[in-house]
Amino acid sequence: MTEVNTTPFDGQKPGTSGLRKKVSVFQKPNYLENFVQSIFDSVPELAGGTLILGGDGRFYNDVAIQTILRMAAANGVARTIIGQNGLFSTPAVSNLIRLHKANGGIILSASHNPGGPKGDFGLKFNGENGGPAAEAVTDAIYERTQHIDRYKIAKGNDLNLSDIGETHLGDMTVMVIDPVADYLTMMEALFDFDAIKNLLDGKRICFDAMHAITGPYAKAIFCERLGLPEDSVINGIPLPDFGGGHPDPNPVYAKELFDTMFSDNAPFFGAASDGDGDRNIVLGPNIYISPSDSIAVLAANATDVPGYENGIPGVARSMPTSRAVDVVAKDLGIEYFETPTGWKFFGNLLDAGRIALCGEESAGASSDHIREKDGLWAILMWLNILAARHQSVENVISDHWLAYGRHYYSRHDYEGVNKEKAEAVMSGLSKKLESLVGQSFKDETISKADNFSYHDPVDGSVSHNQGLRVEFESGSRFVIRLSGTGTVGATLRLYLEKYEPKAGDLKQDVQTALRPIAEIAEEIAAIKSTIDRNEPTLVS
Ligand code: VG1
Ligand code: CO
Repeated sequence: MTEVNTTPFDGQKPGTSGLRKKVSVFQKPNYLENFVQSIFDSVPELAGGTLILGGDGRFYNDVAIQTILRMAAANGVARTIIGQNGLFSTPAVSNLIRLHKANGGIILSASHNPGGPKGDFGLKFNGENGGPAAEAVTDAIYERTQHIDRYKIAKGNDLNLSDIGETHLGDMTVMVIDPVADYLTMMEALFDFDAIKNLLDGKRICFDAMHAITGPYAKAIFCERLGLPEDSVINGIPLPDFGGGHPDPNPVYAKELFDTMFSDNAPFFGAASDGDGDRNIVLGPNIYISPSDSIAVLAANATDVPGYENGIPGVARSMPTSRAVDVVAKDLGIEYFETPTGWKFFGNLLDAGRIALCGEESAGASSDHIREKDGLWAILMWLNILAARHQSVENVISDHWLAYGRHYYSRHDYEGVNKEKAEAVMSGLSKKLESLVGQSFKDETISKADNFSYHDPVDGSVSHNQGLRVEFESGSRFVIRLSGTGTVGATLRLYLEKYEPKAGDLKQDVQTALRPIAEIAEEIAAIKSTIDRNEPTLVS
């Protein structure tokens, strides 16, 4: 065990979901070490405690994991539980923290960001409830990174992580476990696998693992447990660079899946997850379910699924997520909450039992079974609901809109934008907000315009500056915020939403339905002219 002198790095502030930087930044001498030591210094319970450790297998996972193991040993961690070959999905880590009553978990991932030597790397710290560390903890970690002057590390050879079993590093016990087994057990407890098996008998599905972490999980569930053919899982082998792809399950990056689902001979069901397995998308033949709608469907039909047959106490969504799930909650007579972007804000509500289901427009949904979003869980929820209702994806969503109306929804991302210009858009709109209320644009009149602050109803903490929202009397709205996960320049996100009551036209083209709102947003916020762009980089 040795102590190594070091000096602080600027900018080790965790964003929406952990610290994310280019691989080349993480490769700088002491960069990773400084951040990891700051975690150990800020979370003293880890000394003498249990740590869960694993990552999505992206480039540098194997190197970083050995460093973290040696640092855990030197910082007095009693036991580290690590996935075979250093692999765990994000939801699997959340489950294992809870299962083993661990003091925390470290997940090596930059989620949906590209990997490889020129790609991104990241590190997330989750606390003892299994969820992303609360802001107070990430603030403390950041504060520590600014003053750090030494780190502790054990010397020695790399540990062999390919064999399941127990070994030691100094006084620390290292348990290498199968990354999939406990996750599968948890899914078995929540879902009616026999009903899903009956549903899929003679039908085809296509799950796109995008060469990321869910390959082994999906094969265990769909091929081994449900007996579906091998080709039900595509891109199922995790690769350090995700096969050169971008493991973000949206219409642009999951093109292979979308092409399959929008072909003449489309399978009955399609789905995908992201780099670290916490996101999901669901498709039927020639139909793609908007993630915001998906959350609403899961909430409306939760009692069809064994794990939720007694009903759910409440739901929550991140602020930019469409309000489709609010409509369901009102109908069910349960509580509903609006939180800032990022899963850490759901933790208190879940721990307090106020909600049992939550989600984000960015393809994240989950329940109180863990404290992270969970891609395969959401996909199994859908399959279980389809099985219970004896319906197709298209029938379920059509029925949903007929019952609750439809929230047309889209996100327009402007990536790699000059930071000052992106900030100019935000400050320009911020200054205008108050004067906007009561003004009319086209057919819309603004009823509310503010900078979202969240008051946590459980611990009373307040989080300011969580996005600018402009709402219209019609129920439509737009939201603008800056991403906290990008690594190049700034990413500006424009979220558009238009509510169509159930008696209205429920089958419009999404971008056409939203065009007036997009035009008003541009008129008010002047995004394109301020950042010198003609079009968004990505529309989802
Ligand atoms: C994005 C999404 C947000 C999500 C976060 C982490 O954050 O918008 O909803 O929680 O990514 O997801 P941002 O700040 O870039 O908008 V993951 O799958 O990257 O852990
Ligand atoms: Co993710």
